[in-house]
Amino acid sequence: MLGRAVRRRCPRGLRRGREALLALLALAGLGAVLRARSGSGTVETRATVHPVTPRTPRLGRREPVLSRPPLAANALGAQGEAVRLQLQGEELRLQEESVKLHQINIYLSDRISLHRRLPERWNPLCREEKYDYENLPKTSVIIAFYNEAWSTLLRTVYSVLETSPDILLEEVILVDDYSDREHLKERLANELSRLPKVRLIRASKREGLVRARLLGASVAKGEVLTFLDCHCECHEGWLEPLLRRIHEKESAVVCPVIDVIDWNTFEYLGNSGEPQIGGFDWRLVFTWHVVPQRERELMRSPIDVIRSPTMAGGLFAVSKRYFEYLGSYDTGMEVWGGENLEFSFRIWQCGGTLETHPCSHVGHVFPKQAPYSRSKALANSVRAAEVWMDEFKELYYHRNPRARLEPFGDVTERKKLRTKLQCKDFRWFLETVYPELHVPEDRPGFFGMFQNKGLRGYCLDYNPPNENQIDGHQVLLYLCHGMGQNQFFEYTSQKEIRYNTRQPEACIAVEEGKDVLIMHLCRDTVPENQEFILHEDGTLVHKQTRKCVKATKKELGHGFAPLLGECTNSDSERWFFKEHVS
Ligand code: LR7
Ligand code: MN
Repeated sequence: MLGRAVRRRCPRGLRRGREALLALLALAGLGAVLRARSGSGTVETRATVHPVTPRTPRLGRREPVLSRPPLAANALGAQGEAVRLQLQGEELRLQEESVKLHQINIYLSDRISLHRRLPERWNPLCREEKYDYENLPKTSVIIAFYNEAWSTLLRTVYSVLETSPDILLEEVILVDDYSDREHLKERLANELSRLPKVRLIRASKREGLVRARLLGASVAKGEVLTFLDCHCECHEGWLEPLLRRIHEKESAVVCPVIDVIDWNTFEYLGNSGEPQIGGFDWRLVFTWHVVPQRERELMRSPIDVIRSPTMAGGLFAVSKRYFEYLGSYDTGMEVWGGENLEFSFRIWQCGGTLETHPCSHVGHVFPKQAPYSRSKALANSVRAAEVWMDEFKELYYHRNPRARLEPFGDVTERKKLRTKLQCKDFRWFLETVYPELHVPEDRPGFFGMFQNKGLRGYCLDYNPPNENQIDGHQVLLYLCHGMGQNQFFEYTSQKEIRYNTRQPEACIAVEEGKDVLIMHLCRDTVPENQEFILHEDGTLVHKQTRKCVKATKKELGHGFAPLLGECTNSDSERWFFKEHVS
């Protein structure tokens, strides 16, 4: 028997309501024992059945393609709450094995209903929205997959069918990107053939997500294309806002809010607060941002669309006609990565808008780590940079010198497309769409590795232990590696030493009374303790304290660090920038 511990997040009132409902059902003699439907490895669940969320017809809502089968209230993760199985021995081994293979706890996913409900995680105002269903465009939902686990894939499909109004859903197109797992062959085809509106097409070689999606788009009949990843769950009402916005403005590409589904507990972690928008850093890594004030002022209500410089990539809706007009995707991109920024730049520069709709929520399982090789991402990003970033691509190459050497194929056709559509330049994009992004100056001789003269071969190095919190840690010295990233610094005309490969950017600071160099977040007006004077002979002086930055052996432990000290005119106080060589 499975031992299980389910942490339920159930408000008291609701629990009492549920108990009352249970009692009622029992009284009416409706108690039943059933076999819960589930993924591979069906689990027997004995419980009294009652709908977790009673289906009360709501005005203005439309029936979904499929209605959700009843679900035992004590079914695992039945409402999107976290589940932690208490396992031992063989069962524990199987769970670990599933995590190794998929980087997602598929052992648990297989035991959670494919028809589970999700907690309400949208702004309550969204519930009041009314839609003119007859006049909204229909959509084809396109889901490309490569070696996905059975239960996460099927839960995605059921979730679409069980949340999308029948009248709005043309079809669901699954594109198998040449998977080699047994369960995705006959068995999947059989399973899907029983579902309404679902089609399965298969690539005859590994295409990568870009061409796999395009394969789906090429057979789509809907007026709107809606792309999803193959491990998603849709929140109630997710589709209508996307379609309405595109109906209103054909050149709007609209993303849902992406809620997190925990890879280990399958908890649905969304919130009804203000969603975040997309950006990027100068390594061309996608980043999340809070909505800037200038944008908030343009919103007519908290549930108005929010314009976003970039998208995460997997989840969005676009008019099929407009997608084709824009040049769909760059088919020279392989496997994974880069296409999201490329498409984002293209949308904005060529006259469209990229938006997030706060009322559309879709959950996505973020795996523990990448389950397959993503080495093509570099070449894909270079293609994006080469076609869309004009001279600003140099800022990227400075920070990722390996990118400059990466073979990226031929982009002539994409450049032609840019000319044909008379797209705006990247400067316009930066100034108009993403003014929050600091544009580095990268003055010759003032960026790259910051090397010490006395301690030969050592460079400033900053390696924050946590990607999500960039500030607060000490800057150290390590052997120069020439690969940019943690050893990339820029000395600006504002006299800051910026660590500007990531977002938010950090600047070297000295806290009062201390001699270590610590990263603080950069500010628009440079605080005094973040100002450094780099003299012509390489001496680096902290302006506020007038002390020199010196390469010093660390007192505790091994290694070296830059420390403030009295100036002694020694080589260990001299620093010079070197552009990275790869
Ligand atoms: O070779 C492949 N063939 C495929 O069909 C590789 C992938 N795929 C499929 C895959 O099965 C999945 O359905 O393509 C989809 C995306 O791949 P994931 O889920 O491995 O990617 P991801 O979720 O880690 O990555 C995000 O960035 C990618 C950049 O190329 C894509 O744009 C993904 O769609 C995108 N996912 C999201 O935006 C969901 C939210 C993540 C965030 C932030
Ligand atoms: Mn994904």
